[in-house]
Amino acid sequence: MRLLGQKVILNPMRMAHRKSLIPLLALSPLLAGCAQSEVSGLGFEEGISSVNDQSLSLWQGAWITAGVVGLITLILILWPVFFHRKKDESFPKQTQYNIPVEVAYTVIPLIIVAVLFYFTVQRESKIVKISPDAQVSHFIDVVGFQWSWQFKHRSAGEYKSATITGTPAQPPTLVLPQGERVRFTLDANDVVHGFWIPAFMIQMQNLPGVTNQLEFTANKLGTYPGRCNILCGRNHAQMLFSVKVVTKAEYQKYLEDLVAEEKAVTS
Ligand SMILES: [Cu+2]
Repeated sequence: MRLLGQKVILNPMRMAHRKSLIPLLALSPLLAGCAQSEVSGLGFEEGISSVNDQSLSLWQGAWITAGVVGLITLILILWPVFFHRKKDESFPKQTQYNIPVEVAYTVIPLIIVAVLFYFTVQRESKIVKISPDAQVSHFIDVVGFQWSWQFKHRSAGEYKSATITGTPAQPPTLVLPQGERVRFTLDANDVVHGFWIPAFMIQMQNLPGVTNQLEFTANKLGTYPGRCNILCGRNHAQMLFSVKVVTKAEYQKYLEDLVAEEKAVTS
């Protein structure tokens, strides 16, 4: 074989090897940068927050259901394409009102929706449950405003410095203790915002005039991105924040450091 004037010798062994690489190459964008647990979690990792433990199997189940439905639909589309092609010039037999088929395609989706609805309600009622105060280790107020976030660590006491206020240019960091239950009180002082930490599988709206509460435990050390997920105005895209999960001791030290300077000034 000649290619651009050069003789190319085709090595069958090498070609077979290349062929075997093709499916891997096709998968590589999917696998690039994904941990094994993220692949099995279909984009989410297990054990990052108490909400992941509740939601992950629901997320996986919903995708598996969608995959099965998609596969059956694809087979039903391809079946007539391959096995019922035009055989002659005669006009095909016309049929209508196939009652069993019509009942099946009404009832089956209803069953799927009912099952998904049941499991969603079951998990959601656990996720939004508010525990007695004694079982909560820390209380943090989260206020959304145009266009950043304010986090008030109530465990630090009534100090101005215990309130972290971000700006679009300097997004704030929400520091959380690992393995301790935190109750978040969500509010907004202008328009509706959405407190969203994608990796934690949590989101709840910050509504002006309404106080929402959400509790969860951050279980894995690390830094995670947070966002506003309700379109709230011109600079909505800049309503970013970071979540930094630290050990209990580091969190305690963080709170002490926040107020130390203010205490020194006021005393
Ligand atoms: Cu917002």
